[in-house]
Amino acid sequence: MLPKRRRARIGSPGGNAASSERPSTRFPGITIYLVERRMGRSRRAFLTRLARSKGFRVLDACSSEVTHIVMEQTSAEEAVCWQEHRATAAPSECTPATLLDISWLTESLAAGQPVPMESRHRLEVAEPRKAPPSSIWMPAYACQRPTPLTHHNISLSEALETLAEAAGFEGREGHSLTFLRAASVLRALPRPVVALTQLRGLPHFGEHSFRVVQELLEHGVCEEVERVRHSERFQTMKLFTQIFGVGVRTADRWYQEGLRTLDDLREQPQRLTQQQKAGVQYYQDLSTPVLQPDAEALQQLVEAAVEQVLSGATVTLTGGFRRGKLQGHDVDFLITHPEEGQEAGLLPRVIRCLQDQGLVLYQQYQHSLYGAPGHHSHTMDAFERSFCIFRLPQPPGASVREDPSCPAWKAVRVDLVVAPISQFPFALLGWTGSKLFQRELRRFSRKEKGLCLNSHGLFNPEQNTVFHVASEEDIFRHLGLEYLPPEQRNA
Ligand code: DCP
Ligand code: MG
Repeated sequence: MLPKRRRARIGSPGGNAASSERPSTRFPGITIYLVERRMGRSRRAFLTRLARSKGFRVLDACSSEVTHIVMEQTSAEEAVCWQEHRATAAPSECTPATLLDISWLTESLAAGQPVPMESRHRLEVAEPRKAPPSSIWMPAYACQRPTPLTHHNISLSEALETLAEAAGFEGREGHSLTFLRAASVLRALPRPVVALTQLRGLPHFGEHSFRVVQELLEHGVCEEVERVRHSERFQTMKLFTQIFGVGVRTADRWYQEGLRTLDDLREQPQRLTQQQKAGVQYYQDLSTPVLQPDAEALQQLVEAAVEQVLSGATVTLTGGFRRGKLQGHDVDFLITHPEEGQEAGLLPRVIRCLQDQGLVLYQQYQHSLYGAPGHHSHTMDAFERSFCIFRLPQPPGASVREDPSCPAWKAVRVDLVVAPISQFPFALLGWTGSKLFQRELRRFSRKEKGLCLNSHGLFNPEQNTVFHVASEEDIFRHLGLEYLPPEQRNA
């Protein structure tokens, strides 16, 4: 227990800094600052109270008076980055204080007085670093840089992607894109961001994204992101937009009308399209990630049906699985035939073949709209396609259903798309994604090269000419870009 008089004076860290300004110290010349990052807010508050009760001077804010900066679970490299950041962000508050591991403080608290600072306590880098970890040059367009599937900044990129999703739910497309671009830059970085100096000079890092990363680095959480994630609006919009056939506008209308749950939707089936009814019916399966073995099994089933209908036609796995993802929300296939024109009208027969085997729970066919008047292929391509839900047999015991007497199967979303061979490389590039990668590639083509790229072709609108290509590599070459294989397109 602290003496009553002193207890009344102790403020919480991050609270009223004036509370710690009193020189109530038994150890002149030592002024401590505890860094909250990694230590956590409550542990920092506890250690602050304890240290002050033993007569140490501990400041709530880091100022030029601080002589000892204490960190927990922080490497010397990270500690130095932190100090460099402070020197940049607030030079007047900067202090030549010693960076110390928490062990110095705990030993001092146990001893009731400051213990000598030994090298094992000090957070120092042996050699001065040649360059701060800020000097990474990153090109502005995602299609100009490799973005692997696994990266070093997952919690930071996820936070920004949450804000992007939330902005999308409010129809703020520009804001959404801004966050997505910043998140994508983080995905492409070759190492973890531990100091804000590392963001210096990076493209697409506006004030808002910068602030989010700063909060995450300093506190481990971002208040805005947490508020969004837990909001009823975000959770409901996420639930509704995850339903097959439901976009942001429909989800928003339902939300405005007071609907909140799947049961609310089930009670009003007249509101739902056939596609949405199927989406609600199979919601549980469809919201469970499709795994790679499922994708492979589906490829075999689709290949067999395609071969039966048209010999020589090929089936290519695209979408996230082609980029190396181990799971996804659906499985995307691109079908073509080496002889131009042979592919026309193929899809209805393939679907009939799959239906005859009892493999199709739902399908919505759309014939090719390519060249159709009024079709603007800015967002959606015009290929012949089918949006399906497959009934995928599962190995015994792997069923997601609880009833063991039920035949083991799982509902899986599958997109089947047919492209003529002359457009196949463009379709493959477009359908391999990621969505942001494709968006950036098209923006790059337009802004930097004056060319128009979509899933059907590459056009020069000024000269009214088209480019003929045989592969994805050819497309990158025409655009003057270094080729990036699918697994490096996870922007
Ligand atoms: N695509 C497209 N036109 C559409 C739908 C998708 O060009 N109407 C492209 C962009 C996507 C790719 O096809 O990157 C696959 O779409 P998905 O929505 O299936 O995205 P992913 O496969 O990348 O993600 P997931 O793993 O969630 O399926
Ligand atoms: Mg997909």
